[in-house]
Amino acid sequence: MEAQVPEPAVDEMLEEIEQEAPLVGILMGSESDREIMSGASAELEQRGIRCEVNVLSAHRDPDGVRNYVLGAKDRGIKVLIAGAGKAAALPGVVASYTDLPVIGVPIRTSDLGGMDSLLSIVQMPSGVPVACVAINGARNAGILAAQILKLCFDTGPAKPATATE
Ligand code: AIR
Repeated sequence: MEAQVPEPAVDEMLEEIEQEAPLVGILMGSESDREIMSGASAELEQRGIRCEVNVLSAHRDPDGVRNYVLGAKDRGIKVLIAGAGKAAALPGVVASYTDLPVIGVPIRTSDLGGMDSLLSIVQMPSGVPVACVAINGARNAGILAAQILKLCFDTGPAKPATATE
């Protein structure tokens, strides 16, 4: 005979899952972007907004990027932040797989000072938008994500923030 789970227990379980699910997905093209991109997670954590952080390269692991983005919405992610340097395809590729808002962070580079990253991210074709912040502007990406989330919820999430990987 199938075990019956009392309804309140199910409700509690669902509530728990919902409360722990991250709302913002932060991606970056390389481990070398992590320090700069921590500006975004720090800003979100300070505001009590749950986020998750993953390193996924549009060029080195395109399938990984695709799989992550296609599953993001169903897992409760509301906004995506993607940082990359050089031929910074990541934010644009992310935006091509989802209708969630995507914020791109151009990472400063040693050869071209980040102009390469900036132009790669900001010059998206019509119909596939990416909101682009300044070179190394990860903090602003976090603030912008928080502002977008504020439109989704009457009040900010009550639970203290956690960044998960
Ligand atoms: N990158 C990684 N895959 C595609 C691109 N454009 C970017 C990373 C990083 C830069 O290349 O986002 O900013 C250098 O990466 P690495 O791993 O060589 O340090």
